[in-house]
Amino acid sequence: MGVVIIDGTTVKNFVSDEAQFKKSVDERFAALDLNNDGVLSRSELRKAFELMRLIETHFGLDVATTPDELTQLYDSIFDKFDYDHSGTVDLEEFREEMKKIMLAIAEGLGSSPIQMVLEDDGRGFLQQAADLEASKTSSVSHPTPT
Ligand SMILES: [Ca+2]
Repeated sequence: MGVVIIDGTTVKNFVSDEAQFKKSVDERFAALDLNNDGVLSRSELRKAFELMRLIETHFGLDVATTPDELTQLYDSIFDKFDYDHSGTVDLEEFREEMKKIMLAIAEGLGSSPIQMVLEDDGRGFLQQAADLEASKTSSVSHPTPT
């Protein structure tokens, strides 16, 4: 586990690199589609958000929330994703909404960088954003971790 510093620009660059972003989103979608039916169910999407920890960043939940409140929250998120109210989220809907969420996060961050603790698996979305930036500036210099 480590720590990276990201700001709105980092996240925005990640989203605007369309090929890379799509690849990340598609990979994520495939990993979340547990029964491989090509769409995400309510429980699959909920799992996604629990894994990505985007709830905390996007919705500002940093305090303990009751299970009831969480279920309500996840339901409202699902309805946002499920644009055509088909009861499932398809890849297109997932891509669209992830993009919106990431841009909203970028907006929220603005130019004030935040410190982010990296997950062990290294697959977090914001982490990928940070990695992308690191790879682009890698010819310059890497700050030495203290
Ligand atoms: Ca599914």
